[in-house]
Amino acid sequence: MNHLLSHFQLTGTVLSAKPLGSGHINDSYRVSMDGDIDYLLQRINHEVFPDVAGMMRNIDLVTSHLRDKMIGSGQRTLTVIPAKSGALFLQDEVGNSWRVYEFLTDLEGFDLLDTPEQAYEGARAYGHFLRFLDDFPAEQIVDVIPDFHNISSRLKAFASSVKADVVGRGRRCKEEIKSIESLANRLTTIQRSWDAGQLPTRTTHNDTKFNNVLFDGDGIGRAVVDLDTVMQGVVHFDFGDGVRTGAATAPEDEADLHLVGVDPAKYQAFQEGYLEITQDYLTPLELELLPLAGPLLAYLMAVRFLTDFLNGDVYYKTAYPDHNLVRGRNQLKLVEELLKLT
Ligand code: GN1
Ligand code: MG
Repeated sequence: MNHLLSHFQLTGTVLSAKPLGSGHINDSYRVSMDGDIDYLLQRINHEVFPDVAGMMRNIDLVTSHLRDKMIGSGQRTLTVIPAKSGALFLQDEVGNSWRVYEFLTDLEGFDLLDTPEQAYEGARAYGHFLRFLDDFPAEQIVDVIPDFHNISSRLKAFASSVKADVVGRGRRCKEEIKSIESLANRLTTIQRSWDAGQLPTRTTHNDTKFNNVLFDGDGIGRAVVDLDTVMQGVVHFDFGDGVRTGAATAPEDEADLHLVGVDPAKYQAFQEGYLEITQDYLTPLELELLPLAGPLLAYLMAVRFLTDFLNGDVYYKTAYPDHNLVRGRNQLKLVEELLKLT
């Protein structure tokens, strides 16, 4: 790892590199230095992100734009540390891609929240992200994962996996397959409205899991991280993933479904914080469809986890054989609970 790090423009001497975080896709390490600045080293999963160059260019463009817009706001963004060659990432001998960010040492993230105030503060940071990118030329962004949040395409992929049943797991999720089919009409509303040109295309984050917003010691949301999936989208993708995770009463892989629910106070607080920053930018239809955003994102996750279960766990990192099934069931329960708020 030291050899790899020696190719990046780091300041100081490397003391250690320790694995970090709970991501399902990339591998992250905190690189501690003898000076003030630490770094975040990441190995990019290039099966999930085949166009690493395009992705890093997206991140470079977006963070440059954000940095300008953020002046005076107290918000912060990621800083890419280029290689000595000037490249935004490096490829090692076995074909893995690596990148380095400055480590945001004084900030921290949370998987589950203790209080509605955290939901409110985190939502404001996500709100700023959307607002600051309002005048960003979205067409400059490459689609790193085409149709990433397109529920209609996800449902097609799911149907093919049900049909192919390559590892014979279909019989283990018959109920779940039925639930997914019965919810399809209602939960494709947002995508259909976007397809029909009724919703504005925005530059969205597309992975606004609550742990992707970092807080300072006073509990203020200061930075939105994990910019890999920044792409064109609709506001519902970001609002939806925020409430899916920020208002949930249990982690997305909790197996005891009695524990899986929504905390209405956290949901309300997230909505209040998000709208405080973004309301003036949103159209009446965007606002009208906002209640369906949480259910849509939980549903998308259920469809994706169950597709991966049926495909034999080829996409997400799993810790045990039924992990994706557990996640899928959990998210379906969450869809039900979120729909009760609509
Ligand atoms: C993945 O790796 P992580 O945790 O940042 C996934 C998201 C899902 C999330 C579910 C590129 O994100 O879409 O919402 O898992 N990212 C990708 O926990 O597929
Ligand atoms: Mg991510």
